[in-house]
Amino acid sequence: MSDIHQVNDLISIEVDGDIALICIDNPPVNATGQAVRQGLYDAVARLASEGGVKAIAIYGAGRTFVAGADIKEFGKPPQPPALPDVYNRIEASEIPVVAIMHGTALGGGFELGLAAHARVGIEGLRVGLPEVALGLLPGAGGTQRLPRLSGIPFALDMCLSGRHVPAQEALEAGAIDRLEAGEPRDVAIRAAQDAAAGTLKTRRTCDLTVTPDDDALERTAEKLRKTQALLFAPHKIVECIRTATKTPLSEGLQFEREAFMECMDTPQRAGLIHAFFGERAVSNIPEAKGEARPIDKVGIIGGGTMGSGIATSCLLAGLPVRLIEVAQEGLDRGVATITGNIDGAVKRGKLPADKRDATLAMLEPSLAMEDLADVDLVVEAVFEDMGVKTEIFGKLDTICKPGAIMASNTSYLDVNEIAAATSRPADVLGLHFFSPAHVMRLLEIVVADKTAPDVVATGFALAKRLKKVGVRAGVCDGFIGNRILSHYGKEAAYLVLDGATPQQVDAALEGFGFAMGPHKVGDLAGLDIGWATRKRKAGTRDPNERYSGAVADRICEEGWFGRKTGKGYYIYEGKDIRPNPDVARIIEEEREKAGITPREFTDQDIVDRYMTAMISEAARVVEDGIAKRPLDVDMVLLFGYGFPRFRGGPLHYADTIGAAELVRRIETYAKEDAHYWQVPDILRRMAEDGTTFADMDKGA
Ligand code: 3H9
Repeated sequence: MSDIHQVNDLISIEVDGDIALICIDNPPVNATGQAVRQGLYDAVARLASEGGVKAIAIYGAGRTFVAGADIKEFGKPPQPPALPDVYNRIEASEIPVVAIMHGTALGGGFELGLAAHARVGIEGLRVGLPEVALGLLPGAGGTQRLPRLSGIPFALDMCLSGRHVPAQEALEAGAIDRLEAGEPRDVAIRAAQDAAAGTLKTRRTCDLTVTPDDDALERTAEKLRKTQALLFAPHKIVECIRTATKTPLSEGLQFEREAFMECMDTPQRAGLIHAFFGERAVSNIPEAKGEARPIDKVGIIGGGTMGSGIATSCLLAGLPVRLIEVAQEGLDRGVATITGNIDGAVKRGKLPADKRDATLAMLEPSLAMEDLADVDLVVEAVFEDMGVKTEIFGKLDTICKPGAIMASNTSYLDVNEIAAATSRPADVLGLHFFSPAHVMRLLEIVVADKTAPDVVATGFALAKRLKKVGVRAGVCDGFIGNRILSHYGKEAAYLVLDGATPQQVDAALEGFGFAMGPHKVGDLAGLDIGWATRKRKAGTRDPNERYSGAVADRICEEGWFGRKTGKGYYIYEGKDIRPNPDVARIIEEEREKAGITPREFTDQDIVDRYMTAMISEAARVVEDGIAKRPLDVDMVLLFGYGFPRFRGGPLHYADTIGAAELVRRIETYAKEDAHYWQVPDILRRMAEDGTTFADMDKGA
């Protein structure tokens, strides 16, 4: 080829005889920011006006085709040309345009393909319309053009699931026309030549009609009303696709545009985009970027639920594991749990069935701690007892090879004290996994005073390898997540003591977006865990603190630990869950004992108090430097505690309320309990300066 014209910094045209290539080069993912949009528009217009070209192929430079609109532009004033206008211009082109897609063609990227006159995928391609995960809908023609190409059920699935569809499936559905092997530019040359010669069929998507499928639309709408009642975008997506069946493309596009702008204006969009960038920003700290130590073999001490889950997670990531237990029975149980977990992963499609045996073969159970001599990382996952842990770390110190990293999966205990039990505290850190550890994505990387920088970097590298979201946390009781949980958990208990029922608290918070209310979570996790913690801490409890455990203690004294015993706050019989009537009696008795006259709380009161409690402690966690940035707290709550993703996290949510209002609320609540409700200094300062947690994230 010859003749390369740079349309602008990101878009170039290459012309050879009667074909032309347009290359998009906007690393890392060729997002369609303003310059890409303008460049594409100008390139197509220029080729049209110059004449002589019979076919155009558009391809992307680098590792992927276009990953969509530039998400960083969302929420800012729009800069013309709008993406739909660019794609309409491409579709209207008299010269046939072929899209050559490799890597991932997502959102606006896939929509570019849909607006072209033919779509060629390169092997390994995945296409997707993931806008729904950002609180949006495909806003550059996706909801209108995809149903025309692939029919309504496939379009509904792609737009609502946001999943990345493998090329072969897209080909079979009619969403792409051809699948080829090769480098994008080479494939582009061939495709343009074929289009010019008429051996690659080209046509305008707008000229196709949609096969109606009112049943599929109605069924989907009905299901969404039940399962995604709190979300905005999914319902709008169905409306857009419904419109596609009834109107010409231009009207459908207009409808889609308006619906897209409505989505753009919702707080859900802001929350979900905060989550998108937050998930990536947690590892965007200097400590995470340093050189990591190589990890080729992991030792895990303890074959209980946590240890087995961590072992499963490592095995699924291809890391050999040596599992240590003290007695054969415990070891057998651990191996059985891991085997069950791996079988579950096969069933859920997370592990190909033919890899099952090889994956399990990487597990070496042992009763001898000495067998940890050759591992690169040990994760201790025994029960929460400082004496036991320090003894184990003392032993590890004598067994582990130089440079091995020693980690504790403690959820509350002082990692400095654990590290001090060894002669090499620089090699010690906390790796706090969440149960079930092979499913939950959060990993708190707890950095103790003497933890070496490359040990921290290794923690982040491990999180990435295990496909987890690693968040740096400092040492304190409960680190980021459990420290905050301990605080807002008390508020749930106070609400019940003061007049709400556990079911009302759960329902109000589920209405806010939590998958489960705190009492259901307690029943699921096991009420005995909190009971043991309260007993352990009884001696050090602040006498000024109002005791929150009275009801839960009584429930535990009955031997009701939640789901595992069939009874807790609720009674569990098969799929049937109903409130435990004895709990109502216990609550009444405890209120009487404490001289409380129960009062009414609205669902809004419940949400406000619970969320204000959570935000207060979250703010203190930032203030104390336990979390480096507000976004770190947000990601911990999102990935480890079931916080509704569409609300972005507690501190993102706090910004939507504003510091001044939060201070006002805390001061009002403090009239009842000045010990529990204290205004964090950081929040007071923010209220005075009018600043936000988002400002802090930006400044960090
Ligand atoms: C849309 O298209 C709307 C339209 O329908 C209508 C418009 C009118 N924009 O994830 P990675 C950054 S909505 C800006 O680590 P990977 C990302 O932050 C969009 N930046 O790599 C990161 O930056 P940094 C629909 C973006 O290989 C870097 O690129 N599209 C965008 O693991 C690398 O990303 C989506 O929702 C973007 N669109 O995964 C796709 N995408 O290095 C979102 C990425 O500074 N993207 N960045 O941290 C993805 O799913 C993944 O990034 C992808 C690559 C699979 C592409």
